[in-house]
Amino acid sequence: MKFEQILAASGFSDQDLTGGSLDVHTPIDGSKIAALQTHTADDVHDAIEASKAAFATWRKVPAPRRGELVRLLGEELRNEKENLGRLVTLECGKIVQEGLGEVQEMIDICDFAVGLSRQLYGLTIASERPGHAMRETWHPMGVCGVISAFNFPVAVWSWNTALALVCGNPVIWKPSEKTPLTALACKRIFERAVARFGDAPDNLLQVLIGERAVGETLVASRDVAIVSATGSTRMGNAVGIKVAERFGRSILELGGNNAMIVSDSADLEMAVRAIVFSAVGTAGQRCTSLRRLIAHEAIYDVLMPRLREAYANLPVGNPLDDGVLIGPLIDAQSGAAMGAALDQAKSAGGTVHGGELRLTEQYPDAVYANPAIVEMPGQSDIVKHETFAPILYVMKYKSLNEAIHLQNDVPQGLSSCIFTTDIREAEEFLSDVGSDCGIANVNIGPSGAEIGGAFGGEKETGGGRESGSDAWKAYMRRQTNTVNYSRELPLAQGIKFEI
Ligand code: UN1
Repeated sequence: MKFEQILAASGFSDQDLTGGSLDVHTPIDGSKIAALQTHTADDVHDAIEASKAAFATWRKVPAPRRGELVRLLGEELRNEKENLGRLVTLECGKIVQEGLGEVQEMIDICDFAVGLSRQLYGLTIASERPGHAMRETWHPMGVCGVISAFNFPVAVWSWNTALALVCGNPVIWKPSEKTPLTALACKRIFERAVARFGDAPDNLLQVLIGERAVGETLVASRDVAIVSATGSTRMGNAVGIKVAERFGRSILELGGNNAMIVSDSADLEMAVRAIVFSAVGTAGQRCTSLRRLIAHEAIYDVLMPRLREAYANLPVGNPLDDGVLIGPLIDAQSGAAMGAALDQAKSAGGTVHGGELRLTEQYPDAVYANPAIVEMPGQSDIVKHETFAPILYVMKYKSLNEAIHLQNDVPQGLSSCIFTTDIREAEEFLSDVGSDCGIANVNIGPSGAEIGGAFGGEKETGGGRESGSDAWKAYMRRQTNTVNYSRELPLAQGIKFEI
């Protein structure tokens, strides 16, 4: 399918794609596919004002009715799954299967949020005073800013938006400057849902296109109650501090450096399949990508040849083509970071297998690379650093304690897993003294989480939780209510205060 057809299928005309100052390139061949108009700081302020007005109305709409809008959004996404999935592939380079999977995540979170719209439950609490009732209630927060990354250009927005909307909050979305087209396509899909809904306020969703300054203005505004930001630890650090300065609420989903422990009792066949999917899928550009393999010394020499054999035949190429499993890296900078990381790993005593650039003649302006496996003598600095590329560092361990220590001894804390058939090992890995990550799995790789669980992690990953479970609570204001239905006025803690 031609690039123009993919763009047209998502409703983009030539006029939409020309005349602006933000050049958008597809990582598939590096060609320019759009030059978009960008927003200024003034536009950001206007958007915030418009969003506040939307909030004033939307928070009064009963939550189950708000859920109806999200239900319609889910329906529209079902209709657009193919088109949007391909646009994701065009703009961020993941293979079509993964583009479609990403849209499926959007549909799933919409379904989840629709159910949630009737389950924004609070607690009733026993009061210590006679004739008093205590309860906890949940209320809309206000404008929700969403800053998203290129690698999941639409799913992460939908996790935030589906929840924010049922919780009564309007959204202002600043997508990655590398993937603005998918955001504009989502806006169009959202508007179709709004039109069918009938009486939603204007500006429930606004998309701001631009570079860093746009995000900075959004983050600095006291009128943006929640800032949900996904991306690098460096970005999250800047955002987190700015939002904290004004006592706003942030939800941060930042870097990961996800490991798999493969024990001597593991089903190696399954482990190899899981390793390959999670280390090379999305060309190693998921927050949850597998980056560190911690293999028991007893199976190391069996596992490594199998893994290298699986790596030897991985089809790298145009992500739109059938059969390709590994698409391009997002841009030249990413390619350079991959090269630099491999050099650093070599200097630290690593043995690199793979990692060569590919298809340089066919696609001179794009970056395709063979995924790399790097056998490391230990967990050196580069292994502790997240490089957003398909590099898998492999280390050996002797005891489970040592393996868990290695797993936890990095600054990031997003996802982790163990392959074992020993229930003791599995439970220890999941226990208080096991993995310190937000996600810990047994006999499943670290990537590809379902939306039903809370998604996010600790330490430099930022501590935020998005998506399922009770992540919705981050989008609402908690209120404790005490109601006195008696004719007395007893004070808490039995204090006497007679006047
Ligand atoms: C991300 O990389 O930012 O668990 C999100 C996964 C996907 C989401 C990844 N469901 O790999």
